[in-house]
Amino acid sequence: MTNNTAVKTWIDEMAAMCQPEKIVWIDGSEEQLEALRAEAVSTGEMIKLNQEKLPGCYYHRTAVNDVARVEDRTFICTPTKEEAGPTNNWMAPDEMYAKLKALYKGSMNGRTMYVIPYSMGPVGSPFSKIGIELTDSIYVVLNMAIMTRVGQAVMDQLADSPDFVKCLHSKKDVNPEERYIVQFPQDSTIWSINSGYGGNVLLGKKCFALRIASYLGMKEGWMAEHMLILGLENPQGEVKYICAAFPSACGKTNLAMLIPPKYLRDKGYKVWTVGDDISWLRIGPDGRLYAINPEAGFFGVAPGTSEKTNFNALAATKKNTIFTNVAINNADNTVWWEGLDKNPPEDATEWKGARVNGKEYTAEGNKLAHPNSRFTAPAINCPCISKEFENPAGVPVTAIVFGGRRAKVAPLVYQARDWQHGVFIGATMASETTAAAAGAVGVVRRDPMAMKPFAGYNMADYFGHWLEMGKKMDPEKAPKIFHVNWFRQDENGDFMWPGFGDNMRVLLWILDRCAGKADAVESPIGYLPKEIDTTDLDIDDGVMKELLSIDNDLWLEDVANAREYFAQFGNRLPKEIMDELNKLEANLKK
Ligand code: SAT
Ligand code: MN
Repeated sequence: MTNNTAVKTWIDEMAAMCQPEKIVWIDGSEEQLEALRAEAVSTGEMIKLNQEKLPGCYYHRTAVNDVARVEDRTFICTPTKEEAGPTNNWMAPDEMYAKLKALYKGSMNGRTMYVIPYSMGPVGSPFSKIGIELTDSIYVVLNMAIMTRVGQAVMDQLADSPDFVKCLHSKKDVNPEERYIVQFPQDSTIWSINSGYGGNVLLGKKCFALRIASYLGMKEGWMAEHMLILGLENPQGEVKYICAAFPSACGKTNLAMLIPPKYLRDKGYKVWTVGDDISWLRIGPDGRLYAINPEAGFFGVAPGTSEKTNFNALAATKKNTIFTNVAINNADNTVWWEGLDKNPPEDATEWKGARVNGKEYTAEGNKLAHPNSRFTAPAINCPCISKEFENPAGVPVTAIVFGGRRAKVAPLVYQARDWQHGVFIGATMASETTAAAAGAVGVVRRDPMAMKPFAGYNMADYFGHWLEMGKKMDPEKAPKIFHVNWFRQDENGDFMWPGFGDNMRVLLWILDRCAGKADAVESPIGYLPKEIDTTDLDIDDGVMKELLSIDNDLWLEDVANAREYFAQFGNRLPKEIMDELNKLEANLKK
């Protein structure tokens, strides 16, 4: 497939270490992928689902100890610890290479090493970057073929260039004690071992498109962000694009595929999806910020996805989709998960593989699907996929939205005064943890720009890079920055805002602000809406008022917490961030 000597030398070296029985190049052809599906079914690695109801769909179950990203086993191996910063695990590259080489030695004995050339972004776009993943897992090959553009076209694009990200994955024996997800940013290298789960092994996703890419972006003057991209079309047919950053499993896929409330649909408003997880952003020749989605598919959380909550995502999973760790409905060999409907299948196989009476099992409080079970669906399946999805020049960004899962403190929406203030708002983002990463769920933690697990270098320098990017843009043309919180709770712990499609009401206020059309009130934290359109919405005026208000005491506690958080960066933290924090505190005390 190639005469590229850099590629060949590297593969020889990795093969000498992992000792696979054979090496197979993935050319991207449907015949090859189909043969791999058949092989995976024959070995039990995948289960073929009902081909009438779910054509081209398969099921995979991971090891029980391997169901989420493992942040405590994820490392950024920069030459010095300072370059990785206090929010990343670090080990000296030499030491880590030595440790991992011992683990990889013979790890592919008796197995096939698949070579997956892939492009993040449309092949040949000026935004795009190429990676090659070596893996001993067919499941990884088939997921990568959905999530990225793979095959010969990518090798042709690479030609004889050595400029590709070197990704090595071995499932080995899935031993959690020896599981490592390691980035070497200076070497454009990713080594992953002893996992078979999603973000740990689909190395184009978080490892490359965020960790390595954020480092490349800092060096090369662009940005890799944990952001969805959506286009909002008004009744005049104009489309404005919004990028929004939320931590994993906080509703990015739902927001990206939102269906507007009926009265807005009737007026002609529509939402188009460009991406649901990752944005690569560059300043265009006109001085505006442009975004592409480097991925080609959606690796979405299944539980909670229903016709009602996300019609478009569900529709996207009806063909050529791989389901991981959901439940199987044995009556017709289809899939089920909590929140799909209120009707758990009687004859079910739960995610760990036990055959159970699903009704009784769930009535006893058990879950049939793992809370972080996933679907891997081709983006082109999505009924609301944007016609700009493949545009190599990207889409111009009008607004950037940061958001977290906060029961208290953060109001429904507010706007930053300017770019610098917006960067501060992103940097102070906090959210309650979810099942997307191993560890306790529901604990509030600081997650700047939703990038805490994904920044490939010192987060203080990352804030500095955001500030630098702002200086390169004409303030008139730079996206306006906002913060939202769909998850505020009342004293009974009930969500105050309906969320889902009704989030459109907030997006419209945001775009009206960008167009200079909506009113706002100045507050200590930024601009709050005078009003959000609640036409046809059954919500109390009192609740609305509460959602758009701030509690100075709670905010002062948050300021103190942020000050503690920022202290870990020492004098590497840009002065502008501290200036904004001090300004916020002074405003709140006024
Ligand atoms: O497992 S992934 O990292 O791909 C998904 C997520 O956590 O957002
Ligand atoms: Mn994500």
